[in-house]
Amino acid sequence: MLFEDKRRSFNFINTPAKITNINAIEVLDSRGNPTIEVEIIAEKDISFSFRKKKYKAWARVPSGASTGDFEAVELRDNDTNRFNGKGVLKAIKNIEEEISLLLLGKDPTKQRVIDQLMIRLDGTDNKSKLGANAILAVSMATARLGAMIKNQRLFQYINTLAVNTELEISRPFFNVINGGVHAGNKLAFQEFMISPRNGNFADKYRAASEIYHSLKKILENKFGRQATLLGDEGGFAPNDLVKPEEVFDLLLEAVKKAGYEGLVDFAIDVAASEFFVDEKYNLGIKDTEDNFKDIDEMIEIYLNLVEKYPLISIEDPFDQKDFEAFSLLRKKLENKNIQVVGDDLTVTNPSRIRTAIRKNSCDTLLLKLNQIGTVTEAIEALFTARSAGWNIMVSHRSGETIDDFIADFAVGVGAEQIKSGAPARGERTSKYNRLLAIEKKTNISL
Ligand code: 2PG
Ligand code: MG
Repeated sequence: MLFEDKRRSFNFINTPAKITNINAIEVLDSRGNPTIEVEIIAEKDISFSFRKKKYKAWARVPSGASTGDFEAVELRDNDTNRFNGKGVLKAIKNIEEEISLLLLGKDPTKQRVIDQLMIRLDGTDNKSKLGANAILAVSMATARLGAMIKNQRLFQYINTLAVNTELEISRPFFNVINGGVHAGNKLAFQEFMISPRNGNFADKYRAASEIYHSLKKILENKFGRQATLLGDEGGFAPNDLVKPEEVFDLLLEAVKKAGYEGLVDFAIDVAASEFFVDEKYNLGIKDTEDNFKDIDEMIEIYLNLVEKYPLISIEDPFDQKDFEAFSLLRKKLENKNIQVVGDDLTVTNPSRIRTAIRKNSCDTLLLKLNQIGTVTEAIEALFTARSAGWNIMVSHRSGETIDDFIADFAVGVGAEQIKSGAPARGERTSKYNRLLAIEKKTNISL
């Protein structure tokens, strides 16, 4: 008996790490709205000693503005006396009480188990009880802890969770002109992105920065300094542009001026649900006059843009419920090598992705961790999309923090593409800068 007791405390065997503390605080995101920061501490017995090793990891969750109706629920306090109702104290309480109680003593290297336990504790389809923001913060911090304990870099660890798919430095799409609900200008389309084609990640990042700065000069010369004010994702938000063609013409000019003519592709996130009014698309929603279009007219607009510009990617071209309109566009784009990306349509949710596969609505998944709420389910969503041969574009949210988790996530799951806003502003560049570091530290390249 005595001998056995001794053996247990004098750790010959590699005992698993155990979560000892979970703390959360209400911090602010890039839009100045509350969000959650979580810190998790774990301890592990050190072999052949009586000492314990401590591990500490954190995570902060982002928050969207053009949020899809089918996303997992971001729990807010709705107490109008604090942060206009946007406080997250309830979610924090859920972390520090129910979730803590559930996870204390558990092994943080068992990501799937931890995520499943939280999903079960929540018990709802959309994580509305505990809050997807609460659950995701813990899930991400758990993954960081797991990586530390296994002595791996986060992208390598994520790679093991994604069953060792091939690592890839994702191709970046930089949002340089902001519209929609991300900017106080007249543009109905939400994002106008550039994606340099040549070189490794560092070359693409540099090209994007140089084009961003040449675009700034062009905007200033044409419309004055007011036109260089920024939107939520760090792109310019000039009030002088209304039509997508006007934006693309300026982008072509900026690309040329920066010396990258013919070497850059364009992408858009239409975020069409945001201007879908009375069953029509109101392109004038932020302008002085309405400008309603039906599905056929919208398709016409997209086809013209594809014809005239190096536009290779169209995200959320129609309302989030309209799988059929997406399919119609896909048919019209057949053989053109233009990707149709599902975001609000698919919300990183395996069941909606399956519907989109069945209806042939998209060929690319926009993957946002907080749309589904755990690292494990985000990877499941990715596998579902991959089963139909889709591309994966990992994405930030318009409300961000400096947390660069998605950079490691994108590389670890082998996502072909990533979007993280402009090549400017700290909460956007933190992800791109991390990709630079991963590229430099490893032999992986684009
Ligand atoms: C999108 C995202 C990110 P938001 O629609 O793709 O760019 O915006 O986070 O506001 O939903
Ligand atoms: Mg989108």
